[in-house]
Amino acid sequence: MPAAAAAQTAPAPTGGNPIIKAKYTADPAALVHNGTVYLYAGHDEAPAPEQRYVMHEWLCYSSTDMVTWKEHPSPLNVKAFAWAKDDAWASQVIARNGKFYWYAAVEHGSVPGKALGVAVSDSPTGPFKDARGSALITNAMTESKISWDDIDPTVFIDGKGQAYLYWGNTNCYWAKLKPNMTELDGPINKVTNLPAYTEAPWVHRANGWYYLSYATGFPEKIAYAMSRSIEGPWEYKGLLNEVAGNSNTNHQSIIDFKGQTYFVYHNGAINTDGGSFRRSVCIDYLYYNKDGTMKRVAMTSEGVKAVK
Ligand code: FUB
Repeated sequence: MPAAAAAQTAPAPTGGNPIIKAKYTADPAALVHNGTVYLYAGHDEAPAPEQRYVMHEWLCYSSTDMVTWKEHPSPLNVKAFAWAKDDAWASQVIARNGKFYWYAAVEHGSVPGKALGVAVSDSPTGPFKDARGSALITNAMTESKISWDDIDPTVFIDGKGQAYLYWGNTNCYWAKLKPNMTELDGPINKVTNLPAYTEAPWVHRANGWYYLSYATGFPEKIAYAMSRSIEGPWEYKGLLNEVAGNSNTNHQSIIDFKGQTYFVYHNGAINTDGGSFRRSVCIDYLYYNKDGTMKRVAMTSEGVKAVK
């Protein structure tokens, strides 16, 4: 067979970055539960060449090997929050007491600006319903009066069962959550010493350290800080990831699965219409140094290998 014909008939390669090629996916938040990775992502729906976010629903994929991803029916639409107007922006799902809590940024319908809602389900793949019937955080509750500072929630439960919510654009806010996961348990605080903090906080724990990674500057890179306590003080440690190809934003989640640490992020690399408003989720490895600091992520086209 001539080489050109062979190339035409060769099966499409599986794996590689971006990991989802059939839809544009953004703001990945990964959850490991019972031997499966659940990937929750925003859905970039803006038709080319529109240069704005069009996002009405969130998407869910699952995998047991980090390479083969099964798409589930969309488990959450912005319409599930009756008080919200639109904009299914960044989110994170966390498990507690047999339930799954989904923290999501949306545009509020009556309080000007972005807000955080929380939805709940008995299953990681939903369907999810509004857990409160009102926003957990509104723009009126935080000190910055820019309309988009209350976005990008990340949630973490420490070893004593205390849940923490971190979020924010321009300001990195945090607050404790009550055990019911749907109410604040104390004041809203700020982390004030993160250089060039833009948005997209993600909290994780490893090696006896807490890590607070976040998007810095614009176009965004990912930087991080470390602390021995989830309430800080946080010590800035530098950059973790460079600008992700063809995307002004960079939004990460970090998980351990079957003995490896993974850095899950988005870029704008799908030809021909990708870019900052048609983004795609990618996965690469993350490695630690002996002192607990993290090595700079190497973003690759090949992505990660399948694990058993
Ligand atoms: O997807 C909309 C916004 O873009 C997110 O909230 C930010 O983190 C950035 O990725």
